[in-house]
Order: sequence, then structure tokens, then C-alpha cells
Amino acid sequence: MSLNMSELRHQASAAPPFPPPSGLSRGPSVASTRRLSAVRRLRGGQLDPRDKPEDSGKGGIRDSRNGHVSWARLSRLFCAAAAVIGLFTARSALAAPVPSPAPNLIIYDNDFSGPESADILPLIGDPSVKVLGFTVVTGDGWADEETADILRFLEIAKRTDIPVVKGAVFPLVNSEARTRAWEQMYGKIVWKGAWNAAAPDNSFHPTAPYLIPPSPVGPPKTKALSGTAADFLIAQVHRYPHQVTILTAGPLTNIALAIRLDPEFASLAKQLIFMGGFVDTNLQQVTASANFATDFNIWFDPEAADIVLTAPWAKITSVGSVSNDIAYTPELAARIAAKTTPVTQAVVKYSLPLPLWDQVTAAIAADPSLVTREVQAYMDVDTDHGMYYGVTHVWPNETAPRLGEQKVHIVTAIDTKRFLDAFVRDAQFPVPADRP
Ligand SMILES: [Ca+2]
Repeated sequence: MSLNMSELRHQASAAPPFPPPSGLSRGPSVASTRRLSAVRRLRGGQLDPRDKPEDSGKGGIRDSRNGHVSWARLSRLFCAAAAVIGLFTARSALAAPVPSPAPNLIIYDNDFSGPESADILPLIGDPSVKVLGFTVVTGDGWADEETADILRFLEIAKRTDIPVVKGAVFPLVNSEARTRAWEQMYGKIVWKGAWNAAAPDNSFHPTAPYLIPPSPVGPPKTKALSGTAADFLIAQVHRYPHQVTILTAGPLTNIALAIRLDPEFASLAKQLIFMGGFVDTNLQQVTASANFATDFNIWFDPEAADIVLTAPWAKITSVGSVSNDIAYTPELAARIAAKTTPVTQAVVKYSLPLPLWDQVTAAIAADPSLVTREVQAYMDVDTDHGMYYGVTHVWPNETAPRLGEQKVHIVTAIDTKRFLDAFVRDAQFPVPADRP
């Protein structure tokens, strides 16, 4: 979620569909990684002490011709063998370059909105991460204007090598009209994203989904790929089976469409990490913030969330209200501004003092060790069109209805200091002046 409100927009138009991201090669397989480990161990002479031959009880190993062999001779035999193996492996290593560790492959789906997208910095600022693409979904704004926003920010960051693909314009079932009807019955919703009331400067335009108001950082020159986000997501998990983390920080429409188009999609991904799943936050809407304690990403498209949470992922991680506790502050801005790049300037100029919802979620995808506490529970979303439409619910083993809902890792605490330190570092990555 983000609340940038008065950015100007520019139409993103079509480009060829889904060329493979530049500079990307498949990571080594498990088997090749094991081979690499073995080569390194042997080349370093680090023989496992458990490999020591079993003692015969007489100071050596029985030789079929000469009786006992001394440990000194045995040692010489081992040295000779190791030398031969070392020569062989050295030649093998020369013949085949040692691959670098497999990158952390991520597709980031979000309702990018506004002239800065600081939430992508934990990904593009971390050299261990390879972003296969950014996919865009309507949520805080409409998909067309959001696509222009993320394209422009990638230009500022000099990372136009990363593809951007536009996704769903509308949620699966929910609509502005349904939301108005819900509010007449059950109360008010503070933040309605693309359905916020129309603003004179067109920062909100609920009845004009394809309008792109001008942006203070100008329109992008680059274009999104043609095709849809769902097709891009499907293509990438087939290209890199069980290697791609699907990271989302917007409504789950694109992910649900991918699941419905390709029943293999969820199981072919490495995992899902999503921003959302606020559990038991009703009281916080009274005691803290009626806005921040609302599960916007789930509420905006409950049916999509239901489809996603009942799909066969290898692992699901929910980053929910835990991210409310970490906000963008003047102190954080000052730390980021200590190094001047086009990215730090844009972040400091346009970031709003809001919780770092998406930034925390992206950072966890880049570095899961930031999580210091979690709870596991079955999770799904209410899709009845009543008071609790779009409300997340969790169950323990004993009471889960088992209608397809999956066990979810719900993050309840992170290492905040380490997150903030990493976020400042990632925001300050060098932006080459000579790269287009
Ligand atoms: Ca978001």
C-alpha cells in the first residue's frame, strides 16, 4: 500500500512480449551444487575425518600381500591419491567455470503508485536478488497509471533492464458500486485506492481507469512489455521451476488469474510472500488507525485472495500488520539522504510518513532471516457479501475447515534495526551516470 496522491501520469504502450531478462542464466541444479561443494572440499584438501580408514587394532590396515601397513605408508598413499584427485579436479575446474551461487529469483507484483517506488529498493539494491520482472495490478491506483510510475522510477534508478508487465485493471468480483453498497450497510472504508473519491487534480479518478495524470518526475520513455502479468508470471515459473519467489504487495488479482489459467502455476513457484493478511486488527482500528489496521490488499479483491490462499504453494508467508510498526520517518530520510543519487533524491523528496508495508515485505523476500518470529495457521478470506467481506481469518489444525486453505507462515516480528540498516544501504546503491 502507498498513498502518493498527486503524481502525474503517462500512457505506457505496448512492446514485444516477454523476452528473457538480459544477463540471466539458470542457476545450478542441486546436483551440480553438490558437485561444486565436493570439488571445493577436495581442492582445499579438507578430507572429512570420518573418512579415516577403520583401525585393524594393530596400528594399520591389513595388506593382502605384506601383512600390516604402517600409518605413515597409509598417509603417503592418501597424499598420493589426493594429489591425483586434486590434479583431476583442478583440470575439471579449468574446463568448467565455477558457477556463482544461484540468484534469488523474484517476480514482484504490486500496485506501484507515485513518483517513488522505494519498495523495490530491497530487491534492486541487493546483489543476491535477480528480479525477473515487475507486474502491476490495480489497487492504490489504476494499473495503467501505476505501470507508468514504476517504469519511470526504473528509469531514475537506471534499471530499465528489468521488464514491467501490466496486469489486471479490475478485481475479479469486487467493484466501486459494491463498495458503496457495503458502506451503506456496514460503515466506512477510509482508503479505497483507485476508488477513492475523485480529486480536482485527477490524482484520484475512480470512473476513469485508463487516465494517466502527469507525474512530477515526468512521463516514462520506456514501455511495458505487451501481454498480461498473469501470462508473464506463468511463463517465468515454467522457465525456472521451483526457483521463483512470487512476491506481492498489492491485491492478488494477477496471481489468482495465473492460478486459474495454469493449475501448475502455484506448485511450480518456489513460494509466495504476500503483503496482507491482517488478523484480529478490528480493535486496532479503534485504538490505532482505522486506515492502517485495514487489510486493503485483501479487501480490494477478496475472491482473488481466496483463490491464492487455497492454491498448492510450497510455502506461503504473510507479512501483515507487523509492517505497521515500522514507518518512514525524518530520521530515516536523513540517513538515506546522506548519499546523493537520483534514487535517494526521489525517495527523500516523495516518500510519505507512512508505515513501510511494502518495503518490509520486499526486504523479507530478499532476506528471510529478517523474520525473528512467526506463527503458522490455516488462512482464508471471507467472500460472503456481508459485513466481513474481505476479512482474513485463521484457524489452528483442530478447527480448520480444510476446504483447500493452506498453512501460512504469519510473520509476527522482524529484526527492525537490521531491516532499517539494510534499507538505507539498498537505497544508496550506486546509480551509474552513464547508463541510459
Ligand atoms: Ca502495495
